Amino acid sequence: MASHMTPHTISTRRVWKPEQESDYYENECGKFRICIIGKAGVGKSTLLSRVFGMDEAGAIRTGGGRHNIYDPIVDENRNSALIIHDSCGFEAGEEGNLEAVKGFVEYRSSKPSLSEQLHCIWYCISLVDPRQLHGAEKTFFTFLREKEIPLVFVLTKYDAFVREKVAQIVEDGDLENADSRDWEEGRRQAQEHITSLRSYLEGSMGYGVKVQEVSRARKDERLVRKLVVGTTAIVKPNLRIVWFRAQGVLAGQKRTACVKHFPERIIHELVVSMSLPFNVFRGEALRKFFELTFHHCKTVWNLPGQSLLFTKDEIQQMFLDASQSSIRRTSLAASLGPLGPLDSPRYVKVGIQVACDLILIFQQLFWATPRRQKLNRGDLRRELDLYKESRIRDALHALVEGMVGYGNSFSTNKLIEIIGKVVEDGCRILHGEMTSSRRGGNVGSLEEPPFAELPGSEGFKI
Ligand SMILES: Nc1nc2c(ncn2[C@@H]2O[C@H](COP(=O)(O)OP(=O)(O)OP(=O)(O)O)[C@@H](O)[C@H]2O)c(=O)[nH]1
Ligand SMILES: [Mg+2]
Repeated sequence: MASHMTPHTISTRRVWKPEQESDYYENECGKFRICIIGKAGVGKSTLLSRVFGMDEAGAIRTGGGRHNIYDPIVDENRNSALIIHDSCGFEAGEEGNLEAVKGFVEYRSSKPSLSEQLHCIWYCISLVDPRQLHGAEKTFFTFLREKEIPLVFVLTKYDAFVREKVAQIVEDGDLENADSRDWEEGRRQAQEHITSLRSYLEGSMGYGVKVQEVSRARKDERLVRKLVVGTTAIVKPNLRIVWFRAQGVLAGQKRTACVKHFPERIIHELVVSMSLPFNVFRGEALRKFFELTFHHCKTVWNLPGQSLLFTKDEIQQMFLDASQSSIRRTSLAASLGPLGPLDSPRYVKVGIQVACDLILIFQQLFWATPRRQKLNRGDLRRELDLYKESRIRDALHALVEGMVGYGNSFSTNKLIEIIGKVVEDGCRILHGEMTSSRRGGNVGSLEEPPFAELPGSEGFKI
């Protein structure tokens, strides 16, 4: 047995390297670089605003505002984890234009660093465009296949397409005359068309391509979600965390990422400083733990408008209040004071409660801030108050109480596992409360598509 203990296995034991860890989700590839291609008016900008919150007005194009695929579009205020390259509309048959896009893809592929390469391409095809895919496009697909860049064919305007089908079914083409059976038939015909288009595109591209229809209609939100899930499935694994940050549609991805990528170092430091007997700096260590966790959540949730709003210490104080007026209740002074009566698991518990609170508060803010809108001070205050008043916090803290004890309060991995469990339970309670108290407004759905599609990563299921 011992002979199997090669030096190699020993050296793979985890060592904390703070620089590396923060690199992992921030620096190595701070932004997800997506390229969106499609003819004029297919709905590229509409989709980008829907998924990432980017709009044309606020975004900055480097390169002097030319409408050019080479100019990266960045909007730090809306989405600090994203760079867009927009092919901008070209007309069908304008083969020169696709050649230019090809040149651009080629140029990006030759970049040495991952952060400069294209991480994904969304090729948009309008379902209501009567024109067939033309020869230049097909040649272009062949070119893309060889580049091995994750590629999704996005079939846009699904809603309009269904309407078109229904209009063909009913008398006079008047949608007013359509009954529910006609709509069902329209959707069936639309699906039939999509299925054949899908098998054509998948067939000509080979494996590893996704095809997803989308629409701008609110009721078709699930299609946009599926687009995000589909994209997740083909994005390179080491870019997933950046993708989770960039997308503004699935709370579940962010929540999972928040737990899975919770920097172990932060928990480790918490445990160490709490376990030193008579550590006079426990209060300070808890404070630092809060700040680092806040930073982690901010990075992962990447809320629109947060970079403008979360600049002052006072804002962090508001979050701390929302989480830990209970520290005050159990006498903040005593528990955080130099010679407080609490034993070390007790301190660790407070830390874990803070972490769970923060993750769920960020989720609530995410739900309350649809991508096209920026978080403002008033919203923030309202949401934090709602959180404070809800039963959720107490329920959450009780869960942590029950799970953290002498047996596990020194194990970083166990503590992260506990955060994961508490957050998932808490999430359900929170969602239930919010839907009942607000009649459904501003509350995200818990029914997000599961991550079943992710190759070999059971741990990613929501
Ligand atoms: N019915 C319907 N209309 C859509 C949908 N998506 C976009 N549109 C409309 O199509 C028009 C063009 O949308 P854009 O998002 O500006 O298209 P684009 O691809 O960015 O166009 P260019 O920037 O000119 O290349 C707008 O009037 C949109 O409202 C959709 O899913 N369904
Ligand atoms: Mg556009």
